Amino acid sequence: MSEAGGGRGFGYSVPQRAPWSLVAATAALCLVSATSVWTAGASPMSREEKQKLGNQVLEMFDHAYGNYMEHAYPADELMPLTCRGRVRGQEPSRGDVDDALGKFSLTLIDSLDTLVVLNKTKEFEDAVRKVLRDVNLDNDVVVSVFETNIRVLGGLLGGHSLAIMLKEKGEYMQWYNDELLQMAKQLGYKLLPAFNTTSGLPYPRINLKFGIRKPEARTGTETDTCTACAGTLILEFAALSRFTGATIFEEYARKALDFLWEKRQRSSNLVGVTINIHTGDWVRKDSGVGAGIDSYYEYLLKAYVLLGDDSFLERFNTHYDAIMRYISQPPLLLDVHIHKPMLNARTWMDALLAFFPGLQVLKGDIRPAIETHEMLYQVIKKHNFLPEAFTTDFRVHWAQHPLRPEFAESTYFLYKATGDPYYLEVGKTLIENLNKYARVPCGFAAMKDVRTGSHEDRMDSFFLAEMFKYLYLLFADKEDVIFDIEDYIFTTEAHLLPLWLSTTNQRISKKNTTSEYTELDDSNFDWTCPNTQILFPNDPLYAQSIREPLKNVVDKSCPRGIIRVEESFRSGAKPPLRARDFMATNPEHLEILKKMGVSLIHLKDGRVQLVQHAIQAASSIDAEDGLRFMQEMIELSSQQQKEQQLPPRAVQIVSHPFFGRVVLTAGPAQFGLDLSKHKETRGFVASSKPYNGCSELTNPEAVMGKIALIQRGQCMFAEKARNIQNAGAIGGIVIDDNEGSSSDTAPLFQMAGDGKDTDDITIPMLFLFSKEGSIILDAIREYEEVEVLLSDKAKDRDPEMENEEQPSSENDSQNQSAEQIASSSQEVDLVGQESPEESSLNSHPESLSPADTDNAASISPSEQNSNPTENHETTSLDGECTDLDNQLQEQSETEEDSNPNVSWGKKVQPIDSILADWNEDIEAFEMMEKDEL
Ligand code: DMJ
Repeated sequence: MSEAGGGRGFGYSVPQRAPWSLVAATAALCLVSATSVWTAGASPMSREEKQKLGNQVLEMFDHAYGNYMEHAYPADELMPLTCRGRVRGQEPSRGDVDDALGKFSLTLIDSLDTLVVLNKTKEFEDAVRKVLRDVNLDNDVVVSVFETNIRVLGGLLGGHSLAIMLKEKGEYMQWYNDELLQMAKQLGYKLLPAFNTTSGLPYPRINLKFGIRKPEARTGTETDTCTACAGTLILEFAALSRFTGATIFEEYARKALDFLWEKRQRSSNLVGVTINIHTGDWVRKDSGVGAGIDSYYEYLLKAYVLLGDDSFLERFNTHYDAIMRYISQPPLLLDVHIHKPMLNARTWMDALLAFFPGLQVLKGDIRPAIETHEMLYQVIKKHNFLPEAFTTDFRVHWAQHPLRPEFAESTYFLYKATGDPYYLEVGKTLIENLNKYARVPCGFAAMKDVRTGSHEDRMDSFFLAEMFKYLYLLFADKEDVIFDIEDYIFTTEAHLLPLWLSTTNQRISKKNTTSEYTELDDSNFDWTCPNTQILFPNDPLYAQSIREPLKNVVDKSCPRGIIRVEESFRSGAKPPLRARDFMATNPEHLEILKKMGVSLIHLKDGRVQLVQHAIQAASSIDAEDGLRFMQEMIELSSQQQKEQQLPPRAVQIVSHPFFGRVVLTAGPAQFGLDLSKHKETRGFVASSKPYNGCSELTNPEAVMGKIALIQRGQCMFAEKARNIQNAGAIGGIVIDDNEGSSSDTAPLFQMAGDGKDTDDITIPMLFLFSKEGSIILDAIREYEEVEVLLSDKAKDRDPEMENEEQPSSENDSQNQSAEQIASSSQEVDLVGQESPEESSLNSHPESLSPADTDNAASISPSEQNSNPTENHETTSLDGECTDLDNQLQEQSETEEDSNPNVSWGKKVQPIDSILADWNEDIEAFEMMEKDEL
């Protein structure tokens, strides 16, 4: 397999149009050919240390899997904070993300082949028996076709693949008679009705019991699906066909892929994020390699590897060429518009794209893989985890992190390709961070907010399916795995399918597929893998030399996407007006706006409102420019609003048996001690009497020197704060009185003052939704003495916390003046000054629900240049970039010094901007979750 071939200066090659069995095996070899070739650079890791880390991964898996089996099974997932199973319908709905849960013991099925990879054969045997005994695939539940395919069908097939491998070895699974495969086939037939569309693209959801058509199905009215949702079926469906001989599955998956290929935007060769399953029209015309599209590309390349069908490689190469031309701006990967691929569609990246460097390794394009991976690692080093979305200048855009495995996946593949021990060190950091920040007594909890370190009651099944496989394999030597991993291909959920399927039941190949790809001129495509055996030994510092210039990319960042657009217009044509450059006082800009069909309305209060009517634009191109301008303006506006908002805070339970491991997301208050800038208050908690804290406390002796718990409702937050402060409390936690409310399902808000001067309140106040609050109340019931830390960011939970003396930082609260508290956020006002009366409505003085008011449909730029960071960006064009974060920080500090009398009450956001912000967050969340997060 490693003989030298003739391809473009690389050592060995995949022969042109080679018999596909050979292709499959050879292409898989692209991943692994360089293991252990590294000879210099980062210090090598000893075998002992690798083993130690491998054992640590095993222990962590036991902690996650053991707690799931003990406290959640047969539920789909573990809720690690409340230590129970998540049963759909019994918990508040989280929207689309719940569509992965089909009451089929999801985590158990998703974990099957991980057990074998981690050498837990006995446990695998037990787990398979449990699946066969307990799992019902005929539930009256509407599930996502995509998630069910990759996690459940893939899980059953991965389990079957390794069950037959073990059986053949002769020791374990001797009783096994293809039962998992039979279940997989049953599930495959249940998914088929989803493909009953004229396009052949599947409906996004299906009822496991009633399919789509029947009225009881409660689904089938959807018109759109994401590209990844329709294009990530071929591996599982083809494997099912080839294992069983039932060709229909592979045929359906191929048909869906053929349709997507047909619909690609012909001039850019890119695909959009969502598509109409009936008409084939692109619904969302933005295009990237992350959420909504990611695994479509992955499956084209891997389908070629598994099935040996050249057409898949041709398609992949066509798309890859477009991705590298338009989306890749090393080290960034930025979404663009499919029709105008030189225009960036957004200024942020999502965490799902972290799989892409791994795919680039499989493709054999190592350099950009190293670059993007390094950029992502810098982001991780800054926030401990990859936030769900982050801006081009590496600020957090969406702060959640549900323990996604994509970065670990790319780290593993880069290590396989380069043999560079640097990637082992990266893996070590991932392990440390997981143990330090995500590990809770009952499993591993997703991060609700990487900035505060707070948790969410969620441990997704992909954490067990993928994370532990990639981390274990990263440190494993060949003999640490009981089978040859190189005989298998990883699905997008890291399930293992044997490469020998390429030679089994091949009769479906190309049947029913279009022949259009034969028209493609593919003479420029690589049919070869770069020979890493040659690449790396010749220059063992190769990977390091690529990483080195990126070492400070996060700290010294310049926004880049915008620069490129302008470069593209330097050739002569006038660049379209960018939202960040817009000045409402510039007549030329107003003229451009008019051409784009955008009208500008001056509101009485000094704000300006923009509204676009595409029909009033001078041409369709102007209308499109106008649309993009409006999108940019909305994004810019919400980004600015975000900067004005107080970030969420953390309540960390530090006493026995939590020792800081459980961190709850808390809403801040616009009065009292500002917990930002590393101030914190630590103390035991006590319930106030009356519990609502609306009058003088009758139990001052109980709350004196403690953090008082108060129930939300019946009076203003500030009044509660004053009552507990007068009773001697050092802090307060307001707990929501709406039973079942949770930061998992409701947007956090800031507690507003009462419209009066709140300078007299000097203790810190935080807000917890009912579910998070009940974790503290339950703890009091069980352990009586419960100590918490109120802060802006959770403190490291190291074992020392168990012995730590109580710090005296709460003294800060007594000395903190209102002047010092004020104004840590940027005054980046898009809307002019407001009166305090207005302000008090803008957050929650008490119990104003975000759903109470409609969202404003228009946006409100200031009269001045709309971009507060314009100077920064202009400078960046000249190459003199300074750190935006530092700049903002500095500005903020200066403002604080020079303007000590500004009170929070006057700096509150207007309700429409808060709602816009919430809506943006919710939209981003829904979009990302929908797009198969
Ligand atoms: C997994 O279910 C799969 O990797 C999928 O392709 C993307 N999202 C999750 C993990 O983040």
